Amino acid sequence: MIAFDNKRNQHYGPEKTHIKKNMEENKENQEAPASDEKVENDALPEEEEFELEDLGVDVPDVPLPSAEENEEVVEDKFSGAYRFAIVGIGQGGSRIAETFWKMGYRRVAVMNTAIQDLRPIKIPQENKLLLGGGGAGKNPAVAEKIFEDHREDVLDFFKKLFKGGFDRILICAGAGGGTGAGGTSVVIDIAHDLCETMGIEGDGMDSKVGAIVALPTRAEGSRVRTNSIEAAKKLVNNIQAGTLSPLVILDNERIKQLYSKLSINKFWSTANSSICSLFHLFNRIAAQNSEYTAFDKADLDTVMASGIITFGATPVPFNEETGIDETDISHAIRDNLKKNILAVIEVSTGNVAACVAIGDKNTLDNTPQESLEHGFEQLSRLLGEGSVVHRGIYHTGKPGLVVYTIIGGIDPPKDFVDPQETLPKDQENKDAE
Ligand SMILES: Nc1nc2c(ncn2[C@@H]2O[C@H](COP(=O)(O)OP(=O)(O)OP(=O)(O)O)[C@@H](O)[C@H]2O)c(=O)[nH]1
Ligand SMILES: [Mg+2]
Repeated sequence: MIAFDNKRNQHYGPEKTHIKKNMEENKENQEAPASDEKVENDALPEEEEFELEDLGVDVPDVPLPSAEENEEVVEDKFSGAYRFAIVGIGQGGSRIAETFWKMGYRRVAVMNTAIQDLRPIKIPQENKLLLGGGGAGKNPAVAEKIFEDHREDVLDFFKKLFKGGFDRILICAGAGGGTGAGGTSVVIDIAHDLCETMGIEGDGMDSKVGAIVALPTRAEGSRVRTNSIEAAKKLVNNIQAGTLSPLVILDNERIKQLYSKLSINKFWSTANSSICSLFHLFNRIAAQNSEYTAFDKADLDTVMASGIITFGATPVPFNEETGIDETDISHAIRDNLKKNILAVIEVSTGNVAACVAIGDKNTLDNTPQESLEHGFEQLSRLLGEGSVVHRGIYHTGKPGLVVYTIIGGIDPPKDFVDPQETLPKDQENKDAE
């Protein structure tokens, strides 16, 4: 039964039943709370409730004002499988987040401890948050303290920018700096608080907080190297505790080698768009139908929840005479895993993969299904017993065929795993001798 509030009844109840429901009336009703005072002064019994039936009149279906009703909801500029909230920390992290913004993501928040690093990020001012102000000078401990001291500000900032909700949150940072390295673990924690409040995390639910972190180049020196190893270890601990997934580890040294001819100003933007566009591609594909084989959101879910993931993309050369055969596709898949900008990780330790072939209609129609199957199977063999390879085949207007992969559930690089605290018994004995 519906309880009816007699104060509201004054505004929306019987005396308005004769008024035509039109735009004007809706407007008037939404403005109604402004006259609450007048109602309170009326000699009506306080807190008295009527049953709807007791009124004996038809109550029109009037939109009632509520706190949420006027809130703007943030929407991306495309439709994807997930509504990602993107958070950039420090300069590198902010640039990665800015790249997502350029692709149409709109739940984007960037933070820094230095104002001069926030300025060049081309996203609206309200999506930027300055904490502290003096920078962290490549000292993660300084940044960590600043973020700890501003937990509530960060949480409010997220609530404001991610209005209307999100499905997953992705934290981007350079692991070698001060702000990115020091701020990330605090922000992961804050992100979990937010996810729990929103009901997208909790008992028995997967972590919805993931990260993209960049490892430094060799030329950046040992301080930065140490920062990055410490930061990566913390992230690996998070993965092992089930509080972070997915984790993408970019290796800037590999980027430097693969794109050695790029000018300095193109370097970061190329590196960043290469990783962000792969993320974006899978997010979009998982929301689209295919007349061949569809890769869906449930498939992407298993990859996103698998811990450390890596991406790859390789074009398959089309031969006018022979078309595309199975070796071309297997070769592309193998190449995929070699020529990427992600940290050197043992891909064969992965336990789940997504492999999506996207080609123009003509190429797809001239590629035997067997050849594609062979490629998918090869990936499955590479990952070993019990692995799952989700497949997808899509057509596009762009000529040619490109194979895209994500491998998930990969073991962390050894450098990022803390050695066992206690040595095995016989090792201890040997050391004592
Ligand atoms: N992939 C990628 N890595 C970047 C980018 N910018 C910086 N980095 C890396 O990120 C690491 C940290 O650098 P910054 O992001 O400038 O540092 P910060 O987090 O702002 O930290 P402080 O300036 O010390 O407070 C560096 O070691 C770089 O290798 C970028 O645009 N893309
Ligand atoms: Mg900085």
